[in-house]
Amino acid sequence: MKRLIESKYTIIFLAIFLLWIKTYISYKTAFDITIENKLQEFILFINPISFLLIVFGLSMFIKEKNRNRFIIITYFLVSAILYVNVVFFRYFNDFITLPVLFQTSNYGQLDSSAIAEMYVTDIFYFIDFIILLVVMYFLRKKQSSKQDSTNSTVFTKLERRIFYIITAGIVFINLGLAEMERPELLTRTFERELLVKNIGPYNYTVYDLYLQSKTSAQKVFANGDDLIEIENYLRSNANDSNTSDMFGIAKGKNVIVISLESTQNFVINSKVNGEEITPFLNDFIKESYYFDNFYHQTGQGKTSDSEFIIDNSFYGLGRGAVFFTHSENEYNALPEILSHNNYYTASLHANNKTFWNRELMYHSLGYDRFYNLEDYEVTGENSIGWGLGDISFFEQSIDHLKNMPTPYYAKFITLTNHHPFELDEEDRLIEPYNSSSNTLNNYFTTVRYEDEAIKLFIEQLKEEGLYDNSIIIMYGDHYGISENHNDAMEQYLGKEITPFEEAQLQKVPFIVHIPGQEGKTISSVSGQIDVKPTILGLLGIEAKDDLHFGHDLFAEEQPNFVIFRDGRFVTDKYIYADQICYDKSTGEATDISLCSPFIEKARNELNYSDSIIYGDLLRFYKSEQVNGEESDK
Ligand code: GP9
Ligand code: MN
Repeated sequence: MKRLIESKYTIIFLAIFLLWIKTYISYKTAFDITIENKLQEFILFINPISFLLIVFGLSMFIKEKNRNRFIIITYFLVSAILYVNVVFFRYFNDFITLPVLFQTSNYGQLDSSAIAEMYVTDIFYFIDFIILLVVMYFLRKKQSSKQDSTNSTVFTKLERRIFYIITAGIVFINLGLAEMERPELLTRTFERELLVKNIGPYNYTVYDLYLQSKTSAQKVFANGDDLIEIENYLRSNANDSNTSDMFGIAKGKNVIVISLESTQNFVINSKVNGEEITPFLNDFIKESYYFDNFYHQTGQGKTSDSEFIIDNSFYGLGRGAVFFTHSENEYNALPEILSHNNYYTASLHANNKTFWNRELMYHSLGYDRFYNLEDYEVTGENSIGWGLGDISFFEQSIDHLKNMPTPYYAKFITLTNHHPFELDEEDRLIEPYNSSSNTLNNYFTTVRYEDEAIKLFIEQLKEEGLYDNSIIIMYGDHYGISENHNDAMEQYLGKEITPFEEAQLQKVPFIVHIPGQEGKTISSVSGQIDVKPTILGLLGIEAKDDLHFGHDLFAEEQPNFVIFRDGRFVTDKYIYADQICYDKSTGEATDISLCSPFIEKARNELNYSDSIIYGDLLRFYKSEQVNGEESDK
């Protein structure tokens, strides 16, 4: 026994064992991973080992002098990967990807959100590290007191070979089982939970590294032909704005777009502690076109993804934020099209211009002006949470609006209803909810504040005579309450949140307000991808050459199909979530074959959109158009 403890394998195996157990405990406590059967549980249990064996096995090639140093550094790095994912998951309910790590200009602002997700008890994530160091110290003392220590700590070729043969066996068993459980696992790169569930967080990180290099190379090898199939698909997929009664109804009017931070649809027409959460919006939608089956489609790029989807009618990326990764691409975005139609285009958001890389990306999207932090007076007094409170933001924006050339397309991005949903006592208009989740409790109060800010803004627009000649469009940018707060949400909603319900919680409000028009609730299934063609339709702009995935929501034909960035989707009859096909009328799982055609279509669309972005394919399309126009002359 003593010999076993003092063997040269001890530290290697102790490191592997501790990290393995820590990872498994994290699966069970920090990551919300759904397990449906015993095999999945088994895969989950074994999946950290293969990576740990491979990397710690490398220490067998290292001379004893440096071996422990290597093990310590590796142990620390692997633990750091795990811990970063734990904190990231608490906030985003997702695993981190490399492009997200490179978003350095976002870091400053994210502090308050990140710190809110770090707990004192997290010290447990590093206790094993101390155990390892202590054991290492005592073993070393023992070994150095022994005479024959030099020889007994060297690994022979044979020993290393056996170690890696066993490791290879474990890798194949893991991958084989994963493939059995989830065919085509590695091709569905955006289903991160599935990836981690099957290959573990460390192999996943290596895989992410591979994806990173692959996608970076995609632009180099792209050519114009890559677009032909996509173009054909998009042309046959589009609906025709001309078939809408609403086509051109707002021709030449100003377009005021408001991005409602983290605003989900469940707050509309709902109460907390007996009080309305959005009293103003509840009235406003009665005089507006209100889409009550409208979904956000964002991924890791959050607000920036919503902006991207709305301006381009393309999907965001499965990994990272396209605002960061592809800000140099060629686009044919809404601001650019509107500029060609005599509009002045601006985005207004009282945050640092580098956040989400907006400054650069806005240039590529064709915005004439970005009113950012520098254009606002932000003081300790008027700041809430992440920055300028929405009420002051709108107040100060009115002056900017008054000075804009008309017609304009002006996008306002609100901020106060942002995680961690902080609000000073004096700004509170309703009391927080009472549940186990402070996030959810406070969320209602900041939504209520946002509602007030919009009310005041609309009043000001009226006072300043800016209202009548404008249309006002509002959308929720993405969810505010992640699955991590499902217990509290279940308490609030009074029902169990199944994957079926969870998908429907991704509904966000979409409101089209045209002064003078009566209100109407429209229930076709739709999403952010549809906003661009819808706005173009209302303005009567026939952008025939524009490639887009969405549909004009006022046109006659509606596909009633919305695809989430993670591959889930909703149709008028079905919801596909967690690899289960749900019948919407019953909420029960139904035959998967009913969802199959849509699964295929969803995957195709996401791939097409990714190809356009990764290959920067619009650069070929645009030059084709320019050449075409010239030859027509
Ligand atoms: C930051 C704001 C919030 O400028 O848009 O971004 P989010 O964290 O919601 O993506
Ligand atoms: Mn946001």
